[in-house]
Formats: sequence, structure tokens, C-alpha cells
Amino acid sequence: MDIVLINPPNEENNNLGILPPLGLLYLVSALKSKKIDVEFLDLNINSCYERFNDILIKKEANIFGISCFTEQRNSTIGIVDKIKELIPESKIILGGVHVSFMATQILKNYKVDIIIDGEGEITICEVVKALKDNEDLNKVNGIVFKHCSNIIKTASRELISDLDSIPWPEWNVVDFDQYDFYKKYFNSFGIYPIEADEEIRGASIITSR
Ligand code: B12
Repeated sequence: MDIVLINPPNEENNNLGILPPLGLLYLVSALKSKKIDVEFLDLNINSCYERFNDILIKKEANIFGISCFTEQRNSTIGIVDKIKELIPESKIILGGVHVSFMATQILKNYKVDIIIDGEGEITICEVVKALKDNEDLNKVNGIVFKHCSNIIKTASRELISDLDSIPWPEWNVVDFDQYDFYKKYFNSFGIYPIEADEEIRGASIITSR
């Protein structure tokens, strides 16, 4: 396998429930469209956690991509440490809103190799290709990375102007029965649109960025 994409556990027990990580699902489909072999694991789901341990023990992958909101920052570092302990030679890429604005601090203090700044669909494909082919990461726009003891920021990546040019999120890798977010979240604000029906589920549709 070329890369494992990981959604770390949410840390705050705010009773909002869990929802499929849309950003990562966009990356799964972008990688697949470039014939890059990817596995998606949401570590909020027990069966994915078991699979994650299995991958580490059997050393089934060498590149790991982890998504990080601010409320996932500690669990993200726990996962980074675990991967590096079991597969020290692996490369760890972080992305998401939190790490995009904390890149230098994170690279300085943790065993993270590369941070992708902003939208990831194009950049992640270029990074995986560069790592696999042992090419210079300086040529990939939109990243901050560690090289020896230096931290290098490459040229900015332009925003994707035509969102129709990227593939739809890869919903097929999601087991919707494991997600309870929409009911809990909207109930917590008292705005759940339909009278309490335990079976109702939902999914995000983002129409602009
Ligand atoms: C829509 C939205 C929601 C929706 C649905 C979210 C969903 N994804 O389905 C709802 C209303 C449910 C929601 C809820 C919440 N949200 Co909200 N939400 C957003 C919003 C507007 C868009 C998120 C989104 O889906 N973007 C589209 C996807 C494709 O983009 P993305 O996730 O950022 O991923 C891209 C890149 O970041 C990058 N990337 C991401 N991960 C990785 C990993 C790797 C390895 C790589 C390479 C790249 C990469 O590539 C992806 C594709 O380009 C953002 C603000 C914004 N403009 O980003 C806030 C935002 C994400 N939400 C935020 C917050 C705080 C929350 C809540 C905690 C609010 C609350 N207290 O209730 C809850 C959390 C619920 C939960 N349990 O997770 C904050 C997060 C702050 C932070 N620093 O982490 C944001 C940034 C708003 C803000 N400015 O404060 N949210």
C-alpha cells in the first residue's frame, strides 16, 4: 500500500457524536484517481483501530497522512509517536486547518516530516509521488517540511479554482452505520429537523470553499 490516511480520535467528549471526515474522503478519491494505493482509517471507529495496529505490526505501509483539527492535536501526536516507534523509517504527513497555521511549531517539536498547507487534493498526490520516486520535495508547492535540522517552506499552492475538476469524496470507504453525528449534533442545538427517529442519518454536502 502507498499511503494510509488517518482521522485521529476526537478528544473532547462534547457528546456531539462522530461524522465522516470530509477532507480525508476528498483526498482518498484524489489519490485513487492518480492510481495511488490508499487505505482510509477513522480511528473513532473500533474496527479501524484494530486495522491500524495490524498495519503497524506487519509494517504494511511507509507513508501515513493524518488530518488534524485543533481538538485532535493531542491524539494526533500520540498516533505520530506510535507510528514512528513501530516504523521509524516511515514518513508522516499532516494536513488540516490546525496544522496549516501551526506548521513550523509542529515540525520543530514533533516527529512529523511534512505538513500540507491548505487544500490537499493536488499536493498530497505530488508528495506521495515525490517520496516514492525519491524526488526533491522542494519542487512540491504548498508544503512545509523538515530537511536535516532545517524547516523548509515551499511556494504557496494556488486554491483549486474549479471544484468540479476534482473527484467527489470517496463515500464508499465509509460505514455509515458507525456514525451518529447528525442526530446528536443537531439535537444538541434543538434544531434537528425531523422528530426523533433513531434511524435517521446524514452526510455533508459542501458546495463551496
Ligand atoms: C462545514 C463545517 C462544519 C459542518 C460539517 C463538517 C464536515 N466536514 O462534514 C458542521 C456544521 C457539522 C461542523 C461542525 C463543527 N465544526 Co466545523 N466547519 C465547517 C467548515 C465551514 C468547512 C469544513 C469542510 O468540510 N471543508 C471542506 C473540506 C474538504 O476541507 P477540509 O476538511 O479543511 O480538508 C481539506 C484540507 O484541510 C486538507 N486536509 C485535511 N486533512 C488533511 C490530511 C492530510 C494528510 C492532508 C495532506 C491534507 C488534509 O485537504 C482537504 C481537502 O482539500 C469549516 C471552516 C472552513 N472554511 O474550513 C469549519 C471548521 C472546520 N469547524 C470548526 C469547528 C470548531 C467545529 C465544531 C467543533 C463546532 C462546535 N463546537 O460544534 C463542530 C465539530 C463537529 C465534530 N464532531 O467534528 C473549526 C475547526 C477549528 C480548528 N482550529 O480546528 C472550523 C475551521 C471553523 C473555524 N474557523 O473555527 N462544521
